[in-house]
Amino acid sequence: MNNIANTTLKAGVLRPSYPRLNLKSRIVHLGFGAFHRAHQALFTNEVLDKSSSDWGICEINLFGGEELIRQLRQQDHLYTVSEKGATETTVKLIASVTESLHPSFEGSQAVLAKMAEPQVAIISMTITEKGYCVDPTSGRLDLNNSLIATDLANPRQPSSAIAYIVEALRMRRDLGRRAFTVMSCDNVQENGHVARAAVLDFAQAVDQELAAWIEAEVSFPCTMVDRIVPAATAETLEEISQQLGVADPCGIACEPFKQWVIEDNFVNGRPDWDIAGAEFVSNVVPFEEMKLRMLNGSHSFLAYLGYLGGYQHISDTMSNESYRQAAFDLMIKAQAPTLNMPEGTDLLAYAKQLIERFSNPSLKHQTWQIAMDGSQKIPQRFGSALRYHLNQGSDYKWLAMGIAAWMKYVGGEDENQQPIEVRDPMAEQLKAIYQAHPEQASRVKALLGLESVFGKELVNHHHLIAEISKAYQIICQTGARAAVASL
Ligand code: NAI
Ligand code: CS2
Repeated sequence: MNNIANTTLKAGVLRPSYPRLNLKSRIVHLGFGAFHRAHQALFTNEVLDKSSSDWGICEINLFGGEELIRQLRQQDHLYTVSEKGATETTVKLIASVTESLHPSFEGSQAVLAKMAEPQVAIISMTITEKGYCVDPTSGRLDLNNSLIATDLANPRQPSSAIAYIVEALRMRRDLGRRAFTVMSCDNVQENGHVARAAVLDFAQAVDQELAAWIEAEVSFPCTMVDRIVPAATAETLEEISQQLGVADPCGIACEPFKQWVIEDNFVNGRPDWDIAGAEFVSNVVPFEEMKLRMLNGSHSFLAYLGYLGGYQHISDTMSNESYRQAAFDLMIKAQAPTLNMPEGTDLLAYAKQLIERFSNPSLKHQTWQIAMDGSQKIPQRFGSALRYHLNQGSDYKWLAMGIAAWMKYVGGEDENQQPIEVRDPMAEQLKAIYQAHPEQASRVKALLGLESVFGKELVNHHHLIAEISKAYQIICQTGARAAVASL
């Protein structure tokens, strides 16, 4: 069957110019999802194109994604990224992926053996917030997490990403091989520190000497990653097929913008991603906070209020002036004042650029997709800013409205009494709270009492309870669109 590996692609598709034969799987990536394809693999592809590098990537999906891996293999691990601006589209063929593994196909021991291979220098990850199995407020490994509990009982047969990393490191140590760098590329505040805490907590629980070795030998750089990459749809795949002249089931569409700020802390070498526009810095944390609070915070705000208000995509919410203004105010009035940025950072320009990015009509980014896993996202997107304003006594009504909209959303019913498919690792718990608290005031308080989302103290803050209850009531009584307009 024709595919991108054996067909002449249409003119205009940007093809790599480097010989793939030279590539070695020096990076093993966990999480071959939408984002990685359009971000780290594409940056690596550009480095290969512009230098004589040999950094290739072995892709691994630990959970789901079997079909994607199967399709990727059928086309010699090549795939396309379609960068869609408001008016122009650039299509790129990506060739930086050298091989792939899936525990469902090859078994967990083959995955571990790959991670332990001597040339592997970096394990990178896009495994979603929940993949770290940490308590989001403490940032420590959640030993009660069912995956972690299973892995602690049998650490040599891992299932979680964290246990895979610890076991692969044990194998490397026992084989006398150098450690690798563990590089998180997830939207997690201080993602490197969280990855480190999770890995060390797990190692401590199974083997203290191993934990000490990991502490000494492994680095966990923090990274700020940014590019809006919606999940692929039949429509985007059809468009890509038209652009190529042949179908690419692994193709992915995204916005033209991309940003990657990386803490330069690698124990075993790294590609020169700066050739492709990444920035290596000594402290990424301010950039992570900026992005998580201003971009992701307003994304979540728009996702909950947008979904409830009947908007399917982020770009649709931007056609409503009050949503646009509220998102901008949330960035500038509620989030920007909480940041401590290096001199010269222009947060106003950043906010304006974000509104423009959100408005991109070519990008069909579903509000429902962003609304997913809210219990894991809210702490870093709203939590720190909320605490800042409560301490300062300043206005945080946009944050209260965003949290109230999340509370309404997780109730599982929209404004037309239609069911919402709430995807969240805490979905059952959230449903149980709803059922146990039919009355609004006690419901808001019970949800605020979720320690893993809001920490211990917020549930006792009277002003906060009053603000969120008021916002919740406005949403329920007037609907999301009027609630946003009331801001
Ligand atoms: P996706 O749904 O396409 O892929 C999710 C990936 O995570 C899959 O490869 C899956 O195998 C893996 N995964 C899921 N649960 C896991 C678990 N418990 N343990 C290990 N692996 C697990 O999602 P996408 O778009 O690739 O996003 C993944 C993450 O990348 C996000 O959660 C976010 O942290 C980060 N990100 C995404 C951006 C985007 O616009 N899509 C942009 C910036 C960051
Ligand atoms: C989004 C992010 O799904 C979400 O929660 O807010 O994936 C967002 O698209 C990226 O962080 C942009 O870099």
